Amino acid sequence: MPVTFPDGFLWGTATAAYQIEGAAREGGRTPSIWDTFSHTPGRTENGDTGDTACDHFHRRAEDVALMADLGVGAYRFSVSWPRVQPTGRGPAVQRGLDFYRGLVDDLLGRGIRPVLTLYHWDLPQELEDAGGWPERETAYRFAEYASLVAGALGDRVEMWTTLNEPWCSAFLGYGSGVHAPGRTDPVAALRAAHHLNLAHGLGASALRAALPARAQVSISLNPCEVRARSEDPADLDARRRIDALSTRVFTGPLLKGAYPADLLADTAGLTDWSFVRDGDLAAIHQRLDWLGVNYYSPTLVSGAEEGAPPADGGNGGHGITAHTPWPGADRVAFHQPPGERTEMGWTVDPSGLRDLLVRLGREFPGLPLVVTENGAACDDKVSADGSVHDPDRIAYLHGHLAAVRRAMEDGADVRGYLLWSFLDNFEWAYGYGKRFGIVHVDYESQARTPKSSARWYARVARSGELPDTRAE
Ligand code: IFM
Repeated sequence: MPVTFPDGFLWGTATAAYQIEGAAREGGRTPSIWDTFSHTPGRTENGDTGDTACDHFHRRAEDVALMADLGVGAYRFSVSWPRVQPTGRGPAVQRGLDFYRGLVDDLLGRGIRPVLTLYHWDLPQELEDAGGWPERETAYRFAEYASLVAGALGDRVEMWTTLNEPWCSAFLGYGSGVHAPGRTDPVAALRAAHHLNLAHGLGASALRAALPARAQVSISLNPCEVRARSEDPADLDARRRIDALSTRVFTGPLLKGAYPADLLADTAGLTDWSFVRDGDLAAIHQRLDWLGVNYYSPTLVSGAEEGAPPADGGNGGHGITAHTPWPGADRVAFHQPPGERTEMGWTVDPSGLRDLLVRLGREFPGLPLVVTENGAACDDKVSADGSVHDPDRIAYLHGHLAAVRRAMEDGADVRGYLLWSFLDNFEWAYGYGKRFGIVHVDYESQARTPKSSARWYARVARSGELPDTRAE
């Protein structure tokens, strides 16, 4: 029996500005933390940078036409803060706004719904120089930037997301240092998490003030589906700690108006959280129209002796360094969950997506969910005839879409699925070696070639039906 999705289910693809746009020094754009980081020797594979990326800045019309050919109804993209407000302060640069206005017009003209993310990790370098996310001022800067973009695009864009994966910005950017700006300070990571929450709250208020009533405001999190290696109390406690540090550190203040007591206790040796000021939690606890959920793979943990070497495998798929992205979780070991893996080394486990959606649905009844990212990096090869066949990606998508449908049957109110990614692109510290796209990009010629997964996904999206077989 084919699996069918309800009418009105939102089908789309996703990208982010720094990963695809290129044109890093055009139109008044100044460096973001990712420009600085990627240009620092040793920070990215092969020293890859986003200077040119997929050259989407110059190929926007061609890319939207390709999307339209696929017939997928929505496109999630992010606005580059340093392209729109180069120093992170003051008036917007019209040329920057014009690019996004043109993109949105192209999308609407082709019947594709824009889903706009304000911040996908490219903080203007000047704001990092002033202290970055560990400093409160950055949250106020973000709210101002949100107002500028809302003023320019609010008449055309209905679906707004404040932040993408603030966990990565805080804990990979300031904790383990594998992401920009590459700092390794556990207290800075916790401060950053709070100021990202505050930025979301102030940004959401700024959006509501500037946008028409029909606008939808959301945030995209990457909550960990954490599993304990056994029912042993130490393993269950490890799961609780990582759940607090990955998920509840955001869902607590955003959706319940408080940080979880166990998180505050676990991190008490590092900070008293006095950077949370009176009124912050009320500012953060804003009505959301839906919650964006990004999922790739589950995380498997066990208890460990204090001072034991960090993780052996897995680590939530976030790379292993001498510095942990998990402040206050020294007694946790990470393991590679069993099963097949993608090119990122991430275990393929669709049941994790089902479980995560069902859990969020139960914990926050009445809050619609949208899967704002899900997809796989595969070892794609261009065949002699120029085509790209990616059966592993199709199998991954098939399994995860079936899991979304199962979660809906089990009560989760999932409204859409935005596949990561439309194009192969700059995979952050991994550079261009990891390909997540359903459209292949030849980085020499910038030629785009839809892979077999693009045709497969287009059929699923158009029919709202998941076929029995995974046939290309
Ligand atoms: O490429 C990233 C994206 O920018 C954020 N979420 C995870 C993707 C795959 O790693």
